[in-house]
Amino acid sequence: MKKISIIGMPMDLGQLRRGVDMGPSAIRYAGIENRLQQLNHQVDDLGDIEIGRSTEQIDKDTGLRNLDLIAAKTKILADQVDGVVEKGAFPLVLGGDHSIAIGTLAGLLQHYHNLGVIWYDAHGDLNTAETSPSGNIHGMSLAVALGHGHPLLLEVGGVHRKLKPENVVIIGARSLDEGERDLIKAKGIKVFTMHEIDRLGMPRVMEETISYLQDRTDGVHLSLDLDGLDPSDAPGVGTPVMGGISYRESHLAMEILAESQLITSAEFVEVNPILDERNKTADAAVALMGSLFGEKLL
Ligand code: 6HN
Ligand code: MN
Ligand code: MN
Ligand code: MN
Repeated sequence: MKKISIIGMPMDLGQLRRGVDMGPSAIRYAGIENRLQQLNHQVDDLGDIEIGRSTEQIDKDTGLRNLDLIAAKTKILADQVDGVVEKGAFPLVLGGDHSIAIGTLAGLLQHYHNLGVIWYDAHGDLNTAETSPSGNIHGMSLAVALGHGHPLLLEVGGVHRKLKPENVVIIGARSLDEGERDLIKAKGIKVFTMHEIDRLGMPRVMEETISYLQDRTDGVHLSLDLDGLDPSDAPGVGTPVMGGISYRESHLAMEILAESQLITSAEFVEVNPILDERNKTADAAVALMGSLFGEKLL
């Protein structure tokens, strides 16, 4: 039995496709609370963080979209995540676009000295204002956690402890910008691209991920971007990329993680019900959360 605290983060400011702010509702509608209760977990839904409406603002110096608001709102999330960890519960954050991870990770980094992160995503989210092709902050959140990015984003949560590059594993990458590839090489970040997943198979990718992280970390966060999955299985995302991880492989990955008991926090991001087909992507997210929290077929 785990104590799980659900936090909704309905923020769509990190990219251009409106609708991802409805992700938390879609995931709740797909039955997340009940699914976790069936597994005998104690679930506390803390509701949504208030984001509000505003017109897009582009930072004059850097071209970053909605910089001030994203910094302000992710700070609120960081504090909430901090509070959940403080009381000994498992934070489960529902996005929102992937810029929310700036807040989640800032909150977690207050507690863990050697936080590990599994970044399950088609993308690296390792851009900075200098390397970004879009100015969209959802493509920068992992870089920020590592200590690269705009000072306003680096200050979120007020911590000066950053993620260590050797504690990060990216799984599912198939769309990396040039600056992201440079950062991966410079920092020696471990990446299982689609090439490695195809070659090694998901069981070996997950086993290698687990043995790589378990000795060096004191907690492991799963940041799962639904666009890590193939668009045929998860069409409701703002930046789909062909040739992704299948629904079945993703289930297996979650089941192997559940067995390992390694994961201490998680977030599921980029579910956009406007772009979805009959809530398929939210349903997939909930099914994967079921497996992550111990659901078995027999
Ligand atoms: N995501 N690399 C592209 C960019 O604009 O920086 C896409 C980022 C996608 C981010 O999916 O969380
Ligand atoms: Mn604290
Ligand atoms: Mn992402
Ligand atoms: Mn992505």
